[in-house]
Amino acid sequence: MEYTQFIDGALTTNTNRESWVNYNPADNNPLGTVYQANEEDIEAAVASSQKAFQTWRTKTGAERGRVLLKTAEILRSRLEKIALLETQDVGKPLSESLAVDVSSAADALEYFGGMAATIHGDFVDLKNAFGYTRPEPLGICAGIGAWNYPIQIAAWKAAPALACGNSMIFKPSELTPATALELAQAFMDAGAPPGLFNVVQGDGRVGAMLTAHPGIAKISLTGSVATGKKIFAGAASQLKKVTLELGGKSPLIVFEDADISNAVSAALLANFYTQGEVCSNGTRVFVQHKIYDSFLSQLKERTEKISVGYPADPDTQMGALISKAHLEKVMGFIDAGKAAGATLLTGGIRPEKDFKGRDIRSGNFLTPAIFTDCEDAMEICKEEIFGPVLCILCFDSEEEVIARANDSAYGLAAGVFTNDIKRGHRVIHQIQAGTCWINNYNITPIELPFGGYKQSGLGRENSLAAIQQYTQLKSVYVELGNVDSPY
Ligand code: TXE
Repeated sequence: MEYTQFIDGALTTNTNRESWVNYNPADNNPLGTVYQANEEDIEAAVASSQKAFQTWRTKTGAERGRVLLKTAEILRSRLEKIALLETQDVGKPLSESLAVDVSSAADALEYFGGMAATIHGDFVDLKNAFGYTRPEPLGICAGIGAWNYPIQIAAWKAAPALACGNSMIFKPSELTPATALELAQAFMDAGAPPGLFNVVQGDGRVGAMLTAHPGIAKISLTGSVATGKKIFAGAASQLKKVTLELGGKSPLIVFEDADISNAVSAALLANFYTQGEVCSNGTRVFVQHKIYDSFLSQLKERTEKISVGYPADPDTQMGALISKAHLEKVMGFIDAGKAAGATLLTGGIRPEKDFKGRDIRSGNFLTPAIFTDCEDAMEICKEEIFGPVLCILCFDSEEEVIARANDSAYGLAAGVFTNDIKRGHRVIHQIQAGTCWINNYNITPIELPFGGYKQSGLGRENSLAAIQQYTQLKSVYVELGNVDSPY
């Protein structure tokens, strides 16, 4: 398989480019060759996106919406194919990519496709005059994706951008080049003008070229805090708009009156979905003293039942980490946790066989890990590990846990489990995080804004809030009388 650029409605055939091999995390066998976009490709993508923008911006919202809705329908009809590509690229269980990744992308296209015709400005009555506002598109927007949710990220960025009348150039992560190309083809098949959604492949150098390009009006990144800061700095010279969806070290707080079984279910969801490679994960699980032992025993028992194995097996519940390098990074955190005095209660080892007895030594597998005897200052409790590593912390009072939960440079997400309705809201209102749950975790409906406080990001994705991120407001004053001039 060859992963090239998708520019002006078709895959490029010029493979005379820097390239590398894309590996399947499940066995580290090659999946194909990825061709890094060069300057010529970027210029071609910008020219084609500019052309598409000129026609797309003149369409009515309803016309744009129809293309988005058709794209969603096409994605759903290609669910099995795209889900398998995602699983091969990312290493996540097929059961997840079938149930979540592709449908979440389609949900975004349906939501913003349905909304496109309703995007409108305001009317303001003035003395002998009136004013109105027009939400106008920005132009070409660049989307830069991470490797954990490739098609979801591409659609979460493309759907609001295109609904608002922009065109988009999308760069997937260099580790997951496949499904953005599927999305690009789906847009074409749905009747989008060529160039409305172009894809360029490559690493951070291509991301930096997009950030610096004067023809691109906005950058939306999903990635690490370090990359977010580079993009923010790179965009500053042209005061380019940015949306940054970055990492986290989010708290999940379980009070003693919580339904323990539900809280354990949420802690598992908050840590082990997609091998723990989820930005909003609740990796600091604070449990109130009185229920600590029973919570922990249920958590351990259910964690040890998670079936780790070949991602493409429909029965697998946890697949392989994205790359050997990332596996080593996660193992490094586990070693650091042990060295700092935390107790590895279960997991955190590289299994030789999967849950069906197959040899999985060649893949990037790791069993789900739980650390106890953690302290807030330990590296494993402060840094984003981005792997299946859960840290349990014990607390006594509400006041104490709020202070400890907020003691982080991040602020992406948070969860609270309690059956006391007043406490649930009271606590969540004091937590410094942009995306919060009471009595659940990691549920991200397209209807709700998603994004972070503090160093976890800027701006919001999804919901009505995303419209502001992809439009600029023009105010128009209309005089109905004479010009009142002192001259
Ligand atoms: O992220 P990067 P990586 C976190 C997680 C993970 C770590 C590193 O902790 O372990 O980040 O992952 C592009 N200008 N998250 O290395 O490097 C890059 O090519 C413009 C959290 O994958 O931030 C890729 O497309 N673009 C996160 C994208 O940025 C640049 C999900 C993200 O890559 C660039 C993924 C530059 N200078 C990782 N440098 C989340 N929020 O969910 C790189 N890129």
